[in-house]
Amino acid sequence: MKIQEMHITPIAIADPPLLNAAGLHAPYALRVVVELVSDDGISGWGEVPGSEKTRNALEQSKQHIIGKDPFQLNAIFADISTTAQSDDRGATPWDQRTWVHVRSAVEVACYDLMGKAVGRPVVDLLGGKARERVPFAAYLFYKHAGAGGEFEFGLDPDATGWAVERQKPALDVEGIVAQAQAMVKYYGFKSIKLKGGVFDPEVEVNSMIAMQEAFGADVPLRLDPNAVWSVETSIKWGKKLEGVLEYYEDPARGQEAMGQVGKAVDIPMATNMCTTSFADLPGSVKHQSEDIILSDHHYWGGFRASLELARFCDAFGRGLSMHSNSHVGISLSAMTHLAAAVPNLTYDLDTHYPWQDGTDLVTEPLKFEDGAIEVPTGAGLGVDVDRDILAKLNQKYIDCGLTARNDEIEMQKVEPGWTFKATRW
Ligand code: GKR
Ligand code: MG
Repeated sequence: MKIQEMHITPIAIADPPLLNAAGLHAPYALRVVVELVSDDGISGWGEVPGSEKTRNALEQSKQHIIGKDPFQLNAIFADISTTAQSDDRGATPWDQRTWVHVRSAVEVACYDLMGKAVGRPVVDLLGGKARERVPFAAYLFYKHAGAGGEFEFGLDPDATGWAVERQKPALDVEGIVAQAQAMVKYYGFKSIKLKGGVFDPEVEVNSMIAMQEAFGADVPLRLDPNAVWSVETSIKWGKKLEGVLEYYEDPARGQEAMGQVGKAVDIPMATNMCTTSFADLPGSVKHQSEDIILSDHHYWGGFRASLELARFCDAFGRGLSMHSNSHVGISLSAMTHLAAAVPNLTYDLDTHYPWQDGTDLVTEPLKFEDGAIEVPTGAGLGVDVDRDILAKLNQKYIDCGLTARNDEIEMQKVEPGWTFKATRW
């Protein structure tokens, strides 16, 4: 089997005005879709966070992929390494490295090809199922009113309630509890995460306490200020969150600071910001920076790297959860297959999907039932791409004019003069 064609398609998907530590989401989130076509006419798909930088890097990597056998991933990765440059994750809540995305997109598309070639789901190529259903968590955001860009393939507002609810603003404790109730009611999620780092810590901590009162002490809760709290602030408010949170995600910046907070506060610490690559693992052990790592195949460089991370977590006594950014169905399927194959992935996974639901490019979007997704049984990723929708979302990318994610600029449109601060409180 040989890869004959590689198609790189940037897309823009509607995204509501969600707030975070770096500002505000733009009306569209960017993704890049990669299609690898084999000499026997099979298509394999991958999806990663989008930017012109990532698209260019994927274009550069084409020379290492065309003509290769998708089963020979070691050779493909070795060749990509000859072109890949080292890059930095940056200070933003999301990871800005480019070449991990390239590896991830290519690897996922190759696994989709391999699965289709042998007639088995990707999870079977990753060692088989450790679970039949993969549970996800509600992912709440403080937000302004509206649903962002056009949801032209939108959810039926009458059928769901969530389509209406997600348009509402959530700028205080009551708003966030109402958002949680609407999302949990529609999707059946059993755990709840709040994106923090937006308002004064007192508001965010009160939101978590109110959530515990609304849902009961058995519902696992998480708060993620994306590292904009100082060590002192994280400890002060962390003490109030003992007995409230399941885990405390990236309150402070860097491994040393996270280790200090972890020693002072009796809540498991989690990260998708301070330990994000294999090069970070010695520092993680030295500083004991977290108890739980949020894996992400887009950022760790694919499925195999994520399985290696799982081994590390097992050996070093760390839990493993999963991180998410705005995404559609190719990523959702890849996350589900991977999560199904990892024995020690025991936390409900993050997903932004409810914010994108109704704008998917797969012909039969995966369904959440009781907060979980059943692992797809079809060959490869088990999803088919609707090429008309792909073309429409590509046109939206061209029309919207965005070429990279920049939440600070979006925030300045609403609050002139607002600037990102690495430590705000
Ligand atoms: O989409 O605003 C967002 C999130 O803050 C995202 O950028 C982060 O990468 O989901 C994220 C996280 O830190 O968990
Ligand atoms: Mg996080």
